[in-house]
Amino acid sequence: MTQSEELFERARRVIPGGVNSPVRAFKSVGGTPRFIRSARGAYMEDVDGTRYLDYMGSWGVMLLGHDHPAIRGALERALFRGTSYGAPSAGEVELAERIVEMVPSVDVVRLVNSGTEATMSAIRLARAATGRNRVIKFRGGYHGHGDAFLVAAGSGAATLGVPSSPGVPAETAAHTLVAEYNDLESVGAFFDAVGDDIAAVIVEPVSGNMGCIPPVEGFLPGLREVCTRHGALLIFDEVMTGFRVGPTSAQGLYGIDPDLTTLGKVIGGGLPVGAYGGKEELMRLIAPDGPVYQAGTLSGNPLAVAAGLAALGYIQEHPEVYEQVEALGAAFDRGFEEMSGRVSVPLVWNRVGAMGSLFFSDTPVTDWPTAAASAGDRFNTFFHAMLDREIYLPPSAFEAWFWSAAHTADEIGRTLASAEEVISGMTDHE
Ligand code: KE4
Repeated sequence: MTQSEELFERARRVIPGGVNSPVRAFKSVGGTPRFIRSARGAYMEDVDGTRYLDYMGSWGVMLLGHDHPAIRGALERALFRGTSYGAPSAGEVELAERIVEMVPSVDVVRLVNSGTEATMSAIRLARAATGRNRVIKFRGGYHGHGDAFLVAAGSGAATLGVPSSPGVPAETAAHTLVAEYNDLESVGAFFDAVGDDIAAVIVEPVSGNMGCIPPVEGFLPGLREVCTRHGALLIFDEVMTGFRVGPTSAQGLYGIDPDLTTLGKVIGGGLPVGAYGGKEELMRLIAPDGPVYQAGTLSGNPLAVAAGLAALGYIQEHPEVYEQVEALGAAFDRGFEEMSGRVSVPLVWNRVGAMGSLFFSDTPVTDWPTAAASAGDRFNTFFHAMLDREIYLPPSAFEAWFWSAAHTADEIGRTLASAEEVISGMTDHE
């Protein structure tokens, strides 16, 4: 029995599913999750001593790679100043100032502890600001585990086949309208029907939670227009795309001005930080400026803020990070394009910036139905064959691959060669 198997057995006795977040459990791909004991740069090492080339990157957090010296140094210095105060600290101001400076649409921002807290709070704010109740999300979109979002959700919810979770009151779910990603007509239909009660549209500007699916031409501008026309707020959930698809996130990349933005992952440098922010007149409604309540014991935690500041500071001082991850992404583009002509299994590779997904599909993957059609046994076979080659992909067809400035062209080459070796061995019916 491996040490991961032993730990998994122990874990399942005292933790639901043996994990603290469902998608880590390998439930859809099968097998035993690897228990990790350390990570550095582009690699993670499990408790049995196997070293993996990592394309999870803590689900998108590690744009700079694991254990980056700038982040470790900031944490070491912060440790000597205590771990939590429950009172404001300078680092929180600096991180907020940096987010305001780096995210085009954000004038005022509130720090929280996770992406879920950020999206839950953004929805509450949108409802308060508009006096309306309904929210439009997209099938396969994932915005954390807040009640309003566990309706036709992607990521781990879709992976486990529970896109709409038990425990969410029907009255709550009734306020969540589910449209189709990349389909403006499906959004327009809701606005035509109940537009005067729609508080917001929340969207992953690049979908990452049904695999990586870029917005089609006109989709994001169309959302901006229909929200403005009906007095609804446009919320860009950039928890995953923030600082990952480019230095000004997806809103800068696509030139869209959302009313609210949610952030997480990269901005915490690996520690728990989420944030929501946007136009001043909206954010001033948040307590204690205004009546919309939201709070958190560890929000703006000095250690987490130190790591986040180090991450964003490094990104600002080293813009070459984006040239590096873009070049690695382009290598994947070329590699999979060429591979498609050599293997019999149909492949679709979608990528934006430093996130991408490989689909076993003979049609373009542009929405939930085409993403869902490509999931299944073939992905699971591929996942484990790559894991056996010490290449750790996200354990779900409804997730994106993430690479970092610590990955090298040689490692991308090795990944492509391993992928081709595995896929060439697949038969059409597998
Ligand atoms: P957290 O509460 O997990 O920090 O963030 C929720 C969230 C919100 N919005 C988007 C676009 C997200 O991708 C996420 C979380 N992403 C998943 C991975 N697809 C987290 C992994 C997990 O659930 O363990």
